[in-house]
Amino acid sequence: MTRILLLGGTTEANLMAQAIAAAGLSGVYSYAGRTEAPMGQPIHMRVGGFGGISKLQDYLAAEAITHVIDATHPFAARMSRNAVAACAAAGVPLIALERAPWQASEGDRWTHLADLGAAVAALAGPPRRVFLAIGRQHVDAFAAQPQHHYLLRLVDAPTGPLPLPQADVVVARGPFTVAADTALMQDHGIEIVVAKNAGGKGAVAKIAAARALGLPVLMIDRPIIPMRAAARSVAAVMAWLGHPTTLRGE
Ligand code: 3Y8
Ligand code: NAP
Repeated sequence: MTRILLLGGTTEANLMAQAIAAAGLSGVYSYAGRTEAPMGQPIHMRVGGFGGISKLQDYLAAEAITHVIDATHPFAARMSRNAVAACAAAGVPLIALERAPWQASEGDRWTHLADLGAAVAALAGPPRRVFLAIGRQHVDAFAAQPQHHYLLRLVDAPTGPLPLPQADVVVARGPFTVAADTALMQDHGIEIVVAKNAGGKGAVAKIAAARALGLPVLMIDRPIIPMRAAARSVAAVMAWLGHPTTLRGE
């Protein structure tokens, strides 16, 4: 009896959940609990951390999980590393549903940065108007460059004072559109964009908008994830599960 743990929190995970439900398979969609009101899913949901590798391993046994699909965001590195370790220890098959990194194209003015710290350091210099579109978890790091005027986009409204002396906040949950992101960046006189190389469609609008506006982008490259089986489509994961589908548009 197939019983799937789907580590979610992304657009791709939502599509994966729909395919699991459509195939009548038993599955659990797992959120970390980072946002106040995560989207509902067509399969059973659980919200919150597992409590580390060993607790994840206990969960796999307790819930009789037969397959794990890691469809988390490419920057959710700790979750992915924990899944590799727990599945190896528990002997439960694991596959990652990954999305290709964005590649710079004609007209892009990207500077690649190895990690968040390098992006902060790259902002040294005279004050500018910065679109900080990397979410809430790492905003504190940018307090090291207080001279800029920041535009922050967050999923939920901030609960306390921001660590940045000059910041405007937009509360919005993606996926976003190029037209809206272009207008947002023009309205705020944005001069430079800080982004994670998330890949996928949900966050790419700001990258296309920056290209259209001729703005530079500080592109933070992805963290290294240990080797694991990986697929680039929902159909490939369904085949891996032994349930090939004829999902349109895959
Ligand atoms: C809780 C689930 C869908 C899935 C939507 C995708 C697309 C829109 C773009 C910008 C960039 C950012 C951020 C972003 C995007 C999708 C997808 C994606 C980027 C939700 C969600 C959860 C989260 C967590 C949240 C992080 C934050 C990152 C905002 C739901 C909406 C910046 C990543 O406030 C916080 O603590 C937010 C934390 C992790 C990164 C960070 O470090 O702050 N995502 N995002 C998941 C959980 O609890 O397990 O609430 O419904 C999911 C999505 N966010 O179609 O519904 O698939 O990537 N999410 C980044 O890419 O840089 C926004 O603003 O341009
Ligand atoms: P992370 O740093 O890799 O994970 C930190 C801890 O959060 C994990 O060790 C685990 O806690 C818990 N966790 C993370 N994802 C989980 C999930 N799907 N289900 C249950 N527990 C989870 O993760 P993150 O970068 O904060 O991302 C958290 C969530 O937001 C993920 O679902 C991810 O897909 C989504 N997301 C993240 C980003 C991003 O930019 N990071 C962007 C879009 C969506 P325990 O150790 O206690 O098990």
